[in-house]
Amino acid sequence: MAKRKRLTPEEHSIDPAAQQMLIRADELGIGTAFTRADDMVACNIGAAGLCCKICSMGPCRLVKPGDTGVCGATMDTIQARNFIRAISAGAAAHSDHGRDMAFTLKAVANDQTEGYVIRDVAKLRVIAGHYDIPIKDRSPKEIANDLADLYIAQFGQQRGEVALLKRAPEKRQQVWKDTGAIPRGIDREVVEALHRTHIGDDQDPVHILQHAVRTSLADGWGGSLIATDVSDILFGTPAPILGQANLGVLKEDMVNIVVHGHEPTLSSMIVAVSQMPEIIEYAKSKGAKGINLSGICCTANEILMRQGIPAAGNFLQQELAILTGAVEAMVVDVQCIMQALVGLADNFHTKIITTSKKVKIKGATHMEFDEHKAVTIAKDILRFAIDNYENRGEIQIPDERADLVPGFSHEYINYMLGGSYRSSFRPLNDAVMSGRIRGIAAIVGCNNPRSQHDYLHTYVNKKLLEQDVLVVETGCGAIASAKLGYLLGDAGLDEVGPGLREICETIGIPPVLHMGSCVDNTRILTVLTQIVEEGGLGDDIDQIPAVGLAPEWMSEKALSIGAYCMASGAYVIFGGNSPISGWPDKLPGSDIVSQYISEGWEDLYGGKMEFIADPDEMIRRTLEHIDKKRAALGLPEYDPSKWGRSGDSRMIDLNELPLAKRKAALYGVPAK
Ligand code: SF4
Ligand code: MSK
Repeated sequence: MAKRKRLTPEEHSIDPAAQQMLIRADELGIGTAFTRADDMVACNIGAAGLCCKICSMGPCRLVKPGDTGVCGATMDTIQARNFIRAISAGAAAHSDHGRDMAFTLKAVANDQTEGYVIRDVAKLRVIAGHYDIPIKDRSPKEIANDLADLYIAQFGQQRGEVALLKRAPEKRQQVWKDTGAIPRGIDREVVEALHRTHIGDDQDPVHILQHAVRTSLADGWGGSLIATDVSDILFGTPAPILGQANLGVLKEDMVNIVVHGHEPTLSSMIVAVSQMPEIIEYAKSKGAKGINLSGICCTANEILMRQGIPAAGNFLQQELAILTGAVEAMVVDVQCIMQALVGLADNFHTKIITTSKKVKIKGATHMEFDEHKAVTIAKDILRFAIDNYENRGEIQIPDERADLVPGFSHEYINYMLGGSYRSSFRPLNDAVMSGRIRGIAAIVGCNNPRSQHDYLHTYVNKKLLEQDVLVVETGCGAIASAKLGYLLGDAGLDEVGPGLREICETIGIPPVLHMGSCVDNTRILTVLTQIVEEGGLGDDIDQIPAVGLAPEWMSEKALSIGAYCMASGAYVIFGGNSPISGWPDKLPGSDIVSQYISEGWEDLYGGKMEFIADPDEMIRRTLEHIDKKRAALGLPEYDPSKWGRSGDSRMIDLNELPLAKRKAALYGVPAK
């Protein structure tokens, strides 16, 4: 097996907590994803999208210009097929999450669950209103039952249009109609993507990629949006709350239970049950001071932004949490769970508990979750973890944790900009129009051991903030920023541009807004829609000076997210490796797929997708795109020298003046 040079812990991650655990792993002779990535040099044929294994005449590897597969498939066809298959898998994962949430809503509405209630009746009513579900004189459960039926029907619908698309700006809906991109039903588009890419079906790369757009829209304006809506209705719409992030949230003298995965259904119940006196007493009876719950990946985001439960880390920290030796149980549901966890946990006392009907890992303890008996199962899981406390060996918890304020749902952003009686996006639009905010960047996505852990996220973030770009984040990228302190009030304001700083100080927000888990990228779509509806920044999403970036992406879900954001009008930049890069010495005109998802899609949708490995180039293109959109709207050119003399910074300077001069500066009273 080809190996690359072993990197040092500092080269593997910029996070001191991660570095400490990587040193421990080395000392104990235990491998992690970081060292496995060193040992497993990626196949350059597959990495470039030049390998096809769709049928058993192959696998076919296209190694030079002019090569085709046994069936005659060209590079472009193979790349397009691989690309749509990845998008479909990502769309399936997020949408299936949405389906489970819709079934849970149905069960709650019919009193068939244990422990769940409808927490956000106001949001239930707003969402029901989008689909003309009657609200007047009806109980929340009656409304929820109708909404659940409508949402469940979106998955199996065969004809017509996925109902949630009508929540996009009108002009955008027309773009989708004109390009034939409207998904008919969520499952139908995913199935059709698989059918089209079976041996001997769709061979035209552009035609294949057109369906990729439709499939991704079934995710972003379908399954994922259902997941976000129902999660908020059942578990509460997030609002700012104080939390902490990094491995230092694990506690030496408590039973540490880490929940990992994506769905909030079980994790929310574990949060509730962990606070029950009988469970706390049980932990104490085993010698612990109590129960300490924390999260990894997007489950972390779900319970961090709703209940303030700390995040132990992002994707590449799942193994590192176990390496502390202090985790009694890691409870996982779906997505982004490394199979290596079980073998790693064998070196410690940690129990890996799988809970989803869809996910089992050989060697893990399976305690299947069922929302009809949620409280009972959550108690069983917690007791099982508590019983494991006495088996702990030597522990080492890095003393690294940062405070943060997550929970910026679009509902809260709307409220924070204007209060209860005049909530509105007006101040945000005005700030972009004046140039105090140059533009908006959504920095989302995963970690990837092929690049230095957290580095690209934080580097891109930092550079854009300096340029007065307001950043919103989701997923593992949000946890990276949290660890760096960008998500806490004015903690990061010294590093942001003068105009953005004024806005953050005036509204009282961090320069980076945590908007949730990776399924919650739909919140960003909703924010962009509300910006359009507010007026002044064009009449469709593609006119807003905004860019989406996934600097450290690794999952197929990220590609689906990128595609639906593109189809919604956004310029989306991925870092790292391009899965469609093709041969290094491409023939002229043989780069159809890369060109089509950039220029071709931009012609149709106003958005585009590009893979850019160099972070400085990512930043340059982001700013160039933002400035191009500003110019197209007739907005003033970005000029940071105009800002920085109001808000808190001005008050601080003024406070240092003698009273007479302060009055003169503030009220125009002549100084004596
Ligand atoms: Fe090879 Fe064609 Fe089969 Fe793909 S579909 S494995 S290119 S023969
Ligand atoms: S968990 S998809 S690594 S963001 Fe959503 Fe993180 Fe990416 Fe998984």
